[in-house]
Amino acid sequence: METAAVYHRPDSEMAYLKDHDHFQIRLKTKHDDVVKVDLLYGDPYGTKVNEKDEGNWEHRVINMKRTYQTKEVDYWISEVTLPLRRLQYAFHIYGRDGQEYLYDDRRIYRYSESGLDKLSCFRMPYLHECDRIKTPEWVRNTVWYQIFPERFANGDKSNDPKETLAWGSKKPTPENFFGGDLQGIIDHLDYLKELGINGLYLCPIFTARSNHKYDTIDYFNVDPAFGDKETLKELIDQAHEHGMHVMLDAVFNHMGDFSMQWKDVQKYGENSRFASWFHIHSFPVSYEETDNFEFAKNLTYDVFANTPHMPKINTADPKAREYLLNVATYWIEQFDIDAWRLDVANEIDHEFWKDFYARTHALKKDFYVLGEVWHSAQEWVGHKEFDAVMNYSYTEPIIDHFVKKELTVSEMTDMLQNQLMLYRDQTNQVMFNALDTHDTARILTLCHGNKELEKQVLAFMFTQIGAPCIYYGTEVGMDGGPDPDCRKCMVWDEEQQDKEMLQFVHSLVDMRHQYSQLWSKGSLKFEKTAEQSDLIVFKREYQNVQVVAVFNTGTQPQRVTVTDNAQVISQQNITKDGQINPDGFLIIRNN
Ligand code: ARE
Ligand code: CA
Repeated sequence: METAAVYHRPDSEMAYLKDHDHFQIRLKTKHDDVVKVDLLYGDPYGTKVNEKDEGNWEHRVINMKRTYQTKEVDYWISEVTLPLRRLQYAFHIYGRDGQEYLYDDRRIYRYSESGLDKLSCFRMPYLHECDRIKTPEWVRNTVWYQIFPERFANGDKSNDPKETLAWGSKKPTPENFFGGDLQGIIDHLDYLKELGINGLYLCPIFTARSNHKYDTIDYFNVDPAFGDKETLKELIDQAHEHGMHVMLDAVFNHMGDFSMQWKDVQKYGENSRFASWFHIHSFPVSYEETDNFEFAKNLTYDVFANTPHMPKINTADPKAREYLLNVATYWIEQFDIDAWRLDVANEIDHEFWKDFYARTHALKKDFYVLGEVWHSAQEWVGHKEFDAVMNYSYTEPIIDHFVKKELTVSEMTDMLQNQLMLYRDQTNQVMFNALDTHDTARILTLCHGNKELEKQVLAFMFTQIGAPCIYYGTEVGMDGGPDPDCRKCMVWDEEQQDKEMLQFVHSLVDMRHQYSQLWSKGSLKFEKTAEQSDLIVFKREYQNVQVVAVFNTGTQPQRVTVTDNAQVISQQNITKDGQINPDGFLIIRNN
């Protein structure tokens, strides 16, 4: 047995309080190297749980379940209840080679060496409920809709910027405007309610020069092209009345170069009271404006990516930090927002986010903090900084298999299982799953216009752990290449809308709501299928409901047998005699 491949880390996503009473323990071993794992656990002080407790006070034995298997590793999981809220534990591992090992806090060694006498158990000294990672329950039942406000709907022409173009009349560019605003969103809340949406994610709405508003000028005001505070208040109140939560976009990694803070730094240099708010290398701050601004030279300060328009904020500066934290709490206290999406969240310091998380949750216990992180994010979600992240690390492998055909079925399912094992269950359950956003090409374009494929991959995402998000316009068949082409004006002309797609997305959202506990909290088991079959089969199970899903991502029809008491929840490209054609899927309820 490959003892070097055996891995456990206490007080992490591998040993944690899942809810008030259930403690989950995970062990990682080399694939197929281990045939059985017993978890040995007990009270560190040998206290009997109660007089009737005839159990062995040093440890009880529970057989761990091999829950996930990938080409390289197996994940063993068990859950225990701990009346005394403390725990010592170790693993008794049975190798395929017939060898038995004990794995404890100090070493892994042959069971035959000294049996249980020399155990130095892993310890969880005391499980404080206040330490437990908690995530907002409402997010588990949310289907999100992401809106790029400049392009969703123009509800008020009086606030249109002067160079506003006729709606949908031109291709979007980084510079042009079409007049979208908050009133336009208010006007379509019924439409979104009808679609089944119960979570709105708005890209930035505060005063800024650009059409995307990620170059903030004033964090305490709604951009005049989008409306005013009264309109925002009405939007949020009406959204709440429509059963929707509202998430705004916090851009704290940088601010716009037309902000008064940056203007002051340009004017007064190191004497500016804002000089320490930014990462400035030398004064005077300057950038040589090229004719198109794209390639600024001799930058004397840090910027976001390659644009000098967005000087990076020094969030470790006490005044800058206090200012931004006041922004965060202001929009909760005054406008009752329910969540913040955090722009470029991974490039801001952890101390800032710990403070941010504490202050927002002090105002709303079930506030949702979503970090924009395109890679693994254990540090942030495991330490009360974010509740979850935009789950690109989970959805990109889905696209890489279903759409780009760059991953095999097992390569994709391996990546998905590995992702799930990076986080606690309660974190996975509130991840933000989107196949496309304002930063990526639209899923229909990635599918090269193949709507059957688009519907198949959407259906797959809607059956996963994590809250799904529809990027505006997907439901009416919109396409679009990478930014800025993915930000076209929403299609409201019913003649231009794909009604069949609208019906399909509506049915997906309904399916998600109908079984929301199963999709978000249910177990997930990928069945082994023949590698070349390109058939994905998995089970979701929650309490006594079991759903089986089959997706054919190959080029040949596949036959599946369905038990006769199965109830079809959703299907596509299924023939009468039970064949699943390419781009087809079948989602059934077994009991
Ligand atoms: C646009 C063009 C750029 C061009 C720039 C010129 O896309 O190619 O150079 O204009 O001004 C906002 C606007 C963008 C704008 C950008 C810069 O929405 O239209 O760019 O400002 O002006 C990385 C970051 C991630 C970031 C993306 C864009 O990690 O945080 O890049 N996403 C957020 C927002 C954006 C926003 C900003 C940040 C800036 O969601 O909308 O851009 O506030 C890989 C990497 C990721 C990388 C990702 C996308 O997956 O792992 O780290 O994300 O690709 O590039
Ligand atoms: Ca307008």
